[in-house]
Amino acid sequence: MLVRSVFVSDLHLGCKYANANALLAFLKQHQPEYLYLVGDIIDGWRLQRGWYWDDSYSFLVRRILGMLKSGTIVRYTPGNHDEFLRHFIDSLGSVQIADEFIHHTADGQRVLVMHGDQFDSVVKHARWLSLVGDVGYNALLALNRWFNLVRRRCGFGYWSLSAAIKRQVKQATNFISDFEDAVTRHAASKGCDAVLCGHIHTPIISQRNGVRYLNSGDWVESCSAIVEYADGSFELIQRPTHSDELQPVASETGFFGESTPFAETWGRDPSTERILEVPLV
Ligand SMILES: [Mn+2]
Repeated sequence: MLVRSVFVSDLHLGCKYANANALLAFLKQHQPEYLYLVGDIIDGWRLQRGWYWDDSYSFLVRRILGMLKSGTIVRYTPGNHDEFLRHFIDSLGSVQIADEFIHHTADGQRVLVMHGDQFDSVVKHARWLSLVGDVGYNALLALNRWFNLVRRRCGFGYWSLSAAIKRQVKQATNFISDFEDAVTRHAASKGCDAVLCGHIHTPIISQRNGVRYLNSGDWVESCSAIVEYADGSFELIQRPTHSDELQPVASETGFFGESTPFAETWGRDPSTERILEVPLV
């Protein structure tokens, strides 16, 4: 299927729970004109601690290079796990790299594309985030895998234990709400109609502060991506790890929580970051 754009984030290649095969299958089914890699695609932290590389990771990289060769425009906004790529800001070969991009949709909307870790120091409850990529979080993923193995043996379908735990934790909910508030305010201040980010491994399409909020999720648990169709509409597509079926989850609906005040201090300073406003091609 030809689509205008595909947005993916938080693949964490280098971590052994990256579902590269699932993303590979997804990219075979959705061929975009524009491919946005929205940060934490390569897990540099993990590669430093111990190399984990599966053949499927190489096949995926080869697929993306093949897409590049056949004319797909590839844009990469590095995240906190692959921040070493910020050294290549501007471009890495023909892959365009920037902290933030402004993407123009087919129907003329301005979408701010960024990973989202810029707001870690702004958001209350950010301590919860330190779990992402950390030992506790990985133990949870391992438990989740074991748990689902048992579920499958008992004839039940896949169900994400760690996602369910996160849903239950009030602090995580507050954190997500504060994060959404911060990024949508930032996008509004840049005169954008929407913001698209990753980082918190929570895929959703919603509306906040007068700005559409799109989170492409991750390929560790959710296996989710956001697709822009030829008419400029967006869809969140989620692909369960243990099924070949693609499930549209949301399309441009829903609200998430109330807005919460936040402190005006930045870790990375979004006001000094290089934003590449992409001309409409
Ligand atoms: Mn991140």
